[in-house]
Amino acid sequence: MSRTHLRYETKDGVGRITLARPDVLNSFNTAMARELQQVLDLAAGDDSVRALLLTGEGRAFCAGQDLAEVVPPDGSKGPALRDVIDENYNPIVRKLVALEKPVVCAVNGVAAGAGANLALACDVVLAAKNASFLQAFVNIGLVPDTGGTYFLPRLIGLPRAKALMMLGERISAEQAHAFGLIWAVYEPEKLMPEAEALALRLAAMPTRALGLIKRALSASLASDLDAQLDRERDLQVIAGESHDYAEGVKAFQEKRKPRFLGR
Ligand code: T3D
Repeated sequence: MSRTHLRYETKDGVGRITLARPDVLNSFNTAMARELQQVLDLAAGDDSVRALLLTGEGRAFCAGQDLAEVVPPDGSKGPALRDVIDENYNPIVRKLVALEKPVVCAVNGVAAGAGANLALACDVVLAAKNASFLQAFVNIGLVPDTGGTYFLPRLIGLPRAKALMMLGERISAEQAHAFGLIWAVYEPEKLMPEAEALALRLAAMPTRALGLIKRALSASLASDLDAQLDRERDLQVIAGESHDYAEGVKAFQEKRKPRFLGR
């Protein structure tokens, strides 16, 4: 399958996605959004892929919507906002959340608008020290989308989410880390080696359990305690039937490292 706006490579259990429109800070046009949807589908259906690693080429992670596509400088009519959200961004967020495999996001530079919220929809977010996060929407008179109004207040609380979204101020990776928005910050040259090591580590873990943890936590954001206790029981039953559970316990009892197969 030919892709022109992103790269997708699989090796050693990890699917590596690199957004590749560096001249426009990897901002999303419709083609890149569709390509991202396609590779998320590929990864979901490929048992050899047990973790994903998402990053951007060049100095940015992603600057959100390509504004030249929605408001073409030549005055022609761009796609309707409703369609862009329904057909480009919302499917990406739904696919990321539904994917029962861990997704590591390596934010290598600025993450703005839909690019910031794309990162928040991933599972473990790492950032370079020179990266930044910007809820850019209000700066051009728009409302945050790509799941931002769902994830951000749940991640960092309403007061910070409101201020970030209403003020449209850029925050540093270190500030994002201090807010609890992301997992870790690294010197720029360390980001990709650390992200790669983390993705490889996750790819060797019990994939079924990781997927079920992801399912439980996603549901937890919108559940009450009783529903969540029942869900934990049901998911534990599924995990308990996996090869990796039997292997994990056996390895513990035999005092050796487990060899998880991801099923
Ligand atoms: O359909 C819909 O619109 C609904 C969906 C909305 C989802 C959204 O994401 S809305 C939010 C869209 N994104 C933005 O508003 C961010 C716009 N970009 C910026 O604010 C800044 O570029 C950054 C803060 C991200 C980075 O600033 P800086 O100073 O590091 O870079 P720059 O010089 O502004 O940008 C470099 C180039 O990338 C520049 O092109 P040039 O002058 O070198 O030819 C710039 O125009 C281009 N670029 C940056 N962001 C976008 C972009 N081109 C198109 N769309 C962009 N979003």
